[in-house]
Amino acid sequence: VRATARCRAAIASGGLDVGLPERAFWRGSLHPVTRTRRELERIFRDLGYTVESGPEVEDDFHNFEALNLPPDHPARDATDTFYVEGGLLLRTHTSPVQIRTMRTRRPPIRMVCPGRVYRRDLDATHLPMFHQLEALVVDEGISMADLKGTIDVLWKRFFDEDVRIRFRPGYFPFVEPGCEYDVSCRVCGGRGCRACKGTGWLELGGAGMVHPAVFEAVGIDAERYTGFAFGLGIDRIAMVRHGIEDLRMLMENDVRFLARFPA
Ligand code: YSA
Repeated sequence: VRATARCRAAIASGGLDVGLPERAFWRGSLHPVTRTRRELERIFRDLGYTVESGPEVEDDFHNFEALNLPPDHPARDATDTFYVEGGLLLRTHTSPVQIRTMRTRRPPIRMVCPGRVYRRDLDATHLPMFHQLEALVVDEGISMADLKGTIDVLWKRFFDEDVRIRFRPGYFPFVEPGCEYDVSCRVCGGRGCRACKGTGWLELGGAGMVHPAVFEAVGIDAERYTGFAFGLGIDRIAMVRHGIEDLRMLMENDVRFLARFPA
């Protein structure tokens, strides 16, 4: 009552505007996967890479054949890949964009392609629709040292200077030699915890030197040019960055979960 009397007095003297109380204001924010993708793109743009895209409905040639996957490779099974009408499929990785880029542009090439990909997977660390980013560099004199240096710079800029990177031999039909790479666990700093299953390392993706058979499929002279490529899972990186326990939560669009990631 006393406050109301004070307000009346203030209005009478022209010193107070009175209106309805404000409505609660909800500020939206970018989805953690979008934010992670944009951050990665910015790092690559700063390094002089172009950002490319390709179709999500692909053909066998771009998704498998030109990438040196033999006709009987298990990734082609209908239990792994979503097929659509007309012999087409939902791309299972962003690697077909390598092929599209190399068929339409001549070296030097330095590009990344982020985008949605699809696989018949579903559990806490696997989604049926997820996001990958692929990097490809083709020029004269590109070596494994360039690949290692680029991956090192990428993760130091994305996480911090203290992050340690580890390379392990790995097999992908479209690269030779091929490898997988890990970063020291962001949760425990490499001492070993639940997130890294006690190993101190988190696997981030695959990489390698472009296989001569791939150069042949796209008409690039493998005697003159060499190149490296690597791929990573953007949802898994967002998971590591934001401490998300279950990838499926990223796709449920539950506002209570998304509100954990304000802008
Ligand atoms: C390898 C070598 C290269 O020279 C270039 C690219 C690559 C990557 C290759 N094309 C590929 O797809 N490898 S992968 O099957 O291991 O997937 C790469 C990353 O995608 C994984 O490290 C993981 O982070 C993520 N991933 C795979 N399946 C997933 C998934 N993320 C969410 N849900 C799934 N179902």
